[in-house]
Amino acid sequence: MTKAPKGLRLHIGVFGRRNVGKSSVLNALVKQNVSIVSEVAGTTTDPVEKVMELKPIGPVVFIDTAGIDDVGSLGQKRVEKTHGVIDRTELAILVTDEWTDYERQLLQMFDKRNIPCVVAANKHDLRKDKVLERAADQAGATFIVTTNALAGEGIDRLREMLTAATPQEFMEAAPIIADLVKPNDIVLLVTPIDIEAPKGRLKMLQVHCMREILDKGASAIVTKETELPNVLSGLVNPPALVVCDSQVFEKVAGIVDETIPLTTFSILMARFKGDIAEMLKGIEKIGALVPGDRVLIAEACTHHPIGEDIGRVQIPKLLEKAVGGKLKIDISAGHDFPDDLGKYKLIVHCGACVLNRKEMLSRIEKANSVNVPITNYGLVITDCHNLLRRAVAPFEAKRRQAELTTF
Ligand SMILES: Nc1nc2c(ncn2[C@@H]2O[C@H](COP(=O)(O)OP(=O)(O)OP(=O)(O)O)[C@@H](O)[C@H]2O)c(=O)[nH]1
Ligand code: SF4
Ligand SMILES: [Mg+2]
Repeated sequence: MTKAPKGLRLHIGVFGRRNVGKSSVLNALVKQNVSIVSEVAGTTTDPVEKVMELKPIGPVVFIDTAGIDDVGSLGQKRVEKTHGVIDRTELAILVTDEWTDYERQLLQMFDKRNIPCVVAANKHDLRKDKVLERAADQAGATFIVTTNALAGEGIDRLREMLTAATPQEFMEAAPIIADLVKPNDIVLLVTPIDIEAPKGRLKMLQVHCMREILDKGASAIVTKETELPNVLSGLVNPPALVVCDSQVFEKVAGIVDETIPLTTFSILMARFKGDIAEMLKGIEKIGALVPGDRVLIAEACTHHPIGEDIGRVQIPKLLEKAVGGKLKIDISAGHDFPDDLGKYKLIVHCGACVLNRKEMLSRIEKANSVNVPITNYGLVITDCHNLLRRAVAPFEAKRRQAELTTF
């Protein structure tokens, strides 16, 4: 199986009331017992994830959830987690055995958030009519399939419907770097091998970039910043693009000639996973910060902080220098993203390589809804070194070119 990073997989969430057969439907779909099934309502407590290749869609991650109708204080916490899964869901399966207000509300929520939904009218063996399917149809469901998860009936049809409902943009995944590269170009990827570099391998993002460059008929040269001058002087023609890690951008910008397009992996990610225009607006708000303001540093993975950690040490240092005093810095990690964003004057997000685009866009939307500016590590680092214009120039050139070809 190909090892696509989780952030690049289509996230398919399985939702519904307790005991309707959500876990049974998931197990039947993946043909494995990945989620515990029992007749006791409330069996699934924490979200259960299963990554797989789902033909013809490609790499997906199924997420089984706790019932949306769970009760009590613990139940409430589970329902909150289920809502957290909705934030990263790109395609929903709504499992039901009876059409109630819960189904109606879920369907409306998916519709409002533009999440395509397939209704699995389950436990067909216990129903003798099509009342449930008709109710789903009348409520506006586009994709409805009748299933008996125990016997595996309707599961092939469910798979077909998932394919039909998959958002078009996932089928035509946006490139990270390919649109900035032409055949025969040489692209230099500069990465420091420091304490933060993963042991014995390169970061997934770097590997992903290399693959796109090769697919484009171009070539990638990977080097550390210390060898960069040698590599540059050995090239007959200058590279078409240089991409480096944010923490060495200042150094690399001093080595690479100003005429050569240069950016960072983190800014490539800001564009790929989020909305770079929105994140550039966030950058403009750094000037409005004053000492004592509260800033959220949001990291999408939960690695242990090491050395001069970018999120916990470097970014706060740069911001406090720009502001001229101490800031109140909060850190969020993993899928936990605070609900009370209103108290922050700025959110600085990491490249979000382990999040899918949907979750990153949900975070941007959440920040927008309470008027809190949000930006990205790479943009902050380059801005604080007065090099932002240079780092976003390759995208500006691309945007101008796109505008020209539209007319
Ligand atoms: N007769 C029948 N029983 C089913 C079907 N699908 C699931 N069940 C049974 O319904 C019960 C609940 O199934 P689960 O898959 O655990 O349901 P769930 O929605 O994941 O439940 P929670 O995790 O508790 O919210 C189990 O006893 C299953 O065997 C079906 O299609 N027909
Ligand atoms: S902190 Fe963010 S950018 Fe860095 S590896 Fe984790 S998800 Fe990727
Ligand atoms: Mg379950």
